[in-house]
Amino acid sequence: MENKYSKKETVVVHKGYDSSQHHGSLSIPLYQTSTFAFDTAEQGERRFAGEESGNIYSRLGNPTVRVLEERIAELENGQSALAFGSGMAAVSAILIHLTKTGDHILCSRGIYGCTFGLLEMMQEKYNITHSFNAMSTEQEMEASIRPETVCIYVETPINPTMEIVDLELVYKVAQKHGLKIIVDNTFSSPYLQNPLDFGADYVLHSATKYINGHGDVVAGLLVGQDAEDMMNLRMTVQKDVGGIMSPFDAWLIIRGMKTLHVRMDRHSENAQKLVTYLQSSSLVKNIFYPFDPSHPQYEIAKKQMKAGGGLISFEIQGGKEMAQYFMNALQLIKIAVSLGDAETLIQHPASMTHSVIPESEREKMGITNSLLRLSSGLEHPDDLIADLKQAFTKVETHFAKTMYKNI
Ligand code: LCS
Repeated sequence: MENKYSKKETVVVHKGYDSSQHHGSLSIPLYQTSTFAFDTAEQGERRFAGEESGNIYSRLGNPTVRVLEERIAELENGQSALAFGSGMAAVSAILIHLTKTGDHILCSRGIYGCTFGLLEMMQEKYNITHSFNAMSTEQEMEASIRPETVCIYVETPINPTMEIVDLELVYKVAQKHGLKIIVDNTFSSPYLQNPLDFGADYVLHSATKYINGHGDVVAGLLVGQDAEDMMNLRMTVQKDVGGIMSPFDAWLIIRGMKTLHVRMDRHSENAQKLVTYLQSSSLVKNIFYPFDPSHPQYEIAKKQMKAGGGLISFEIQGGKEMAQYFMNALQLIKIAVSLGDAETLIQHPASMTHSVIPESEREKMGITNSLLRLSSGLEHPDDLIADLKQAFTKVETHFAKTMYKNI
């Protein structure tokens, strides 16, 4: 018997697992197996025919992976979930599921670099087109909708600009035109935002990030509103394209996810403190953090998110050269892509995560050469601020010398 509970904090610890069925093992067993033995040939036939439930082969489902799928479905208030070998495998699976040649996808103005790459590939190879839209008003969205538009693909907050998309507005427009909505919820995690509650049809995550939280797995999760549709996805795109999650990765994520709520609260607190510090630096031009009142979509962020999360982006004076000098001057904060780990990470999107996007497109998305993205970790904020401070001092000294030399 599963315990009764209603809160996310309890779901991440208990959902989908009954230790009494597993010799009392508190830790969820790792079913590290590719296949499952049938009792008889007839049983195998019945399972393949869908007449009897049960395990067949780990590409079609695995008991360890299933616990994670049940937990994420409940956390996102969805009906059913699928686990993938990477966030990009989840993104590609849902886009393959929803589109065919000639269709059009309407996208938020900014998206992760590899999602951009995938959309470009789909356009070139399969004539599945896409367009970007700021999605700030109904009229603006309507202007990009075509007869062949089938879905709206949104990141919010957007990687790396931290722009917010109004999920209520997206739902209003999607309803009118019968479009499916997909929301990439990686930056918020299911603890801070639940797009299905705002009418989205699918929500996906790079579980590599906050959900796992420990920087040791690459994985993706997709949650849907309709269990039958998700079963269809499992038995077609997921089974036949095959980008599944390994049982061991699911096991690590289950372990990491138990502290999701504790970590997200601390990531958000640390980020707020770093934002306050960055606001005091004369070398910082613009700071983008959803829960800072200076954020252009602060009110929308407050409406759909529980806290601002751990990510901050900011523009540094002096462009790419200064940005790189600053990153190299940091001692505690690591220069690395990815996000949502215990370690605070910094990266330069224009030359790293979003470098595949042509510069003209990047500019339209707000990804300038001065922009840095900081993923606040779980260290003590005083140590992080001290590191930022010493790096800014080095930048000031270096650039003062350079200016002197040029006179
Ligand atoms: N969606 C978002 C919003 C992401 O940030 C990423 C990865 C993905 C999907 C893809 O997930 P993956 O396949 O890597 O699990 N974002 C990265 C980033 O900003 N830095 O490194 C990876």
